[in-house]
This record gives sequence, structure tokens and C-alpha cells, in this order.
Amino acid sequence: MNDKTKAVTLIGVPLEEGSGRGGCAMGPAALRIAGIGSALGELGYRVTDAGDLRPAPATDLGEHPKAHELPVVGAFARAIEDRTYRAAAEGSLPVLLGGDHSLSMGSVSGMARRAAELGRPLFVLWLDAHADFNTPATSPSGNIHGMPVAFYCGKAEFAPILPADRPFVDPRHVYQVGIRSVDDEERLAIAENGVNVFDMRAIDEEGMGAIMRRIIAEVSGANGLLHVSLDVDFLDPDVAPGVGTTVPGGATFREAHLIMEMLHDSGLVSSLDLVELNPFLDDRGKSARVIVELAASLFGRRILDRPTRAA
Ligand code: 5AB
Ligand code: MN
Ligand code: MN
Ligand code: MN
Repeated sequence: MNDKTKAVTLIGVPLEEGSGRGGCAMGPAALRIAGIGSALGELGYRVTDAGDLRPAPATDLGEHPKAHELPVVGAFARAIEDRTYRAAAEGSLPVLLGGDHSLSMGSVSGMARRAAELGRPLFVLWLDAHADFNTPATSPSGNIHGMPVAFYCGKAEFAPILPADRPFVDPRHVYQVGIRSVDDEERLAIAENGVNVFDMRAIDEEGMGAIMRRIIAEVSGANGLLHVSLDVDFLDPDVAPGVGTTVPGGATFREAHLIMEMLHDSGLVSSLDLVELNPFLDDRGKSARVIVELAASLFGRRILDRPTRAA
């Protein structure tokens, strides 16, 4: 992604049904108003805005007692999987403008399909207060935005949303950073499946720079593609209040900014989700602006040029 001739495709996902409350469907509009397209355009990328996906609910998916709004969320997952895969296959870098986090069922699955085609492993950097590894059987809420990681790892096949033989992400290729709210059964599941978790304590003890250097070295050593999924609640609520599931003690702007700069320099990022922004809960566009600023840093906006130094 440090090749500025590269194409970027913005994919709007006005989806909130996975979150159990209203507001996230306004996320794509808020991110556009905060200037996501022009920010990347000014950095030299060829930006195409593919508009918003608006699939009709999937009539073949029935209501599920413990996976709310399955026909809506399932239809979005299919449309997102297809659109993300096509953007990547055309050589463009998909940026998903969410929309609640259930959209990652589609975006990550689409990238997994692309990675399998290229014969390269897909890694996921999950920046979130939550592990999102529930299944309908373990979820305390029934909200699908708490389930996408289990879904794309093939551990939550609760409905025929996508083909059962699609490529899954190896849970050992998932790096979760910023975690500070995990449900009891979810905690067991992430440990059993070998998800790499860097909770807030790890960040405080080791420092964000050291953690990111490790992650980047592992992805780079495996010649992997890296999908980045940024949930607004990864950030501390003081930095980004516009989200329905705030948890105190989150990442600072400086920590998040460092992640983005290091990711840019790594050149590894193949795709990006910006999710869970709820403009209805935001403070005069503050969170939307922070997310656009972080995305711009991921795409190479920098404060000062740095001398190249040995790793
Ligand atoms: B988010 C909770 N674990 O499953 C659940 O915001 C919260 O995408 C999920 O990270 C939060 O309902 C989902 C309690
Ligand atoms: Mn999430
Ligand atoms: Mn979250
Ligand atoms: Mn949330």
C-alpha cells in the first residue's frame, strides 16, 4: 500500500442490523462527509467510490432465534464478499465504509478467496475492544456484530450464508489488539483456537511499537496479505465517542496513529474495514474525523519524512 499509483475502491455498507441498535447505517455518509475520498485522493491514490451496497434481505435465510436479523446481515455478507473480492481481483484495494462489524464476515471472506487464488495466506489485524468470536450458541446478545471472527474462521457455520467450502482464515493468523471486553465462553474459544490476543495490559507492558513490529515481521515472513479491521471502539471513548459499545481504557490517538504509520511503512495491507461508527452518538463529527485521519495515515500521510533505519 505504499505504492501511490495504486487504486482504492470505497465500498459503502449502510448496515446496522448486526448491532442491535440504530445509527451505524449512517456511517458511510459520515465518513464521506469527513472526507475519506479526498484524503486518499490527495495522497495520490486513484479512488473509486463504488457507492453503497443495498441488497434485498435473503429470503432463503430464515430468522434465527440467536442471530438477530439474519436475512439482512446474511444478504449483506454475500454482497460484500462479492464486491470485496472483485475489487481486490481487479488490483484495487478495498476500503469498507461501515456499517456495523458484521460486515467483516463478507469483507474478510472475500479477501480469503482472493488470497487463496494467489496462493498466499491471509492475516487479519483486528483492532477492537471486543474479540467478536461469539457464535449464536455463546452470544449473550444474539447480535451478529459480535460473531464475525468466528464466522470467517469457520467456527460459526450457523446458516448457509456463504458456501461451506469457502476458504477460512486460520485463527492463528488473527491478531487482536486493544481487547478489553470478552465474554466467558468467547474467552475459551479464542484460547482453544489459538487467536493471537494483545489486550490492553499487553499494550501497556510491551508498548504498541514492539507489538506491531512482531505482527508485521510474522506477516511479512509468511508473505501474507494483511486485512485490517478497525472498530471505532478500539479507541478510548474520549477520543472517539461515536460508537454504541464504548469500553473505557481504550487505545489513545497516539497509539492508533503509530499503528497506522507502521502499517503504511510495512506495505503489507491489502484491505481495510472502518466499522461501527455511529454518527447519531458522535460529538459533532469528532469520531468520523478521527477515523479518516487514521485511514489517511495508513495510506501514507505523514508528519515528517523519516530517515530509513535498519530494523
Ligand atoms: B463489536 C458482546 N461481546 O457479543 C456481544 O462492537 C459485544 O463489533 C459485541 O466489537 C460487540 O454481544 C461487537 C457483548
Ligand atoms: Mn467489533
Ligand atoms: Mn467492538
Ligand atoms: Mn461496537
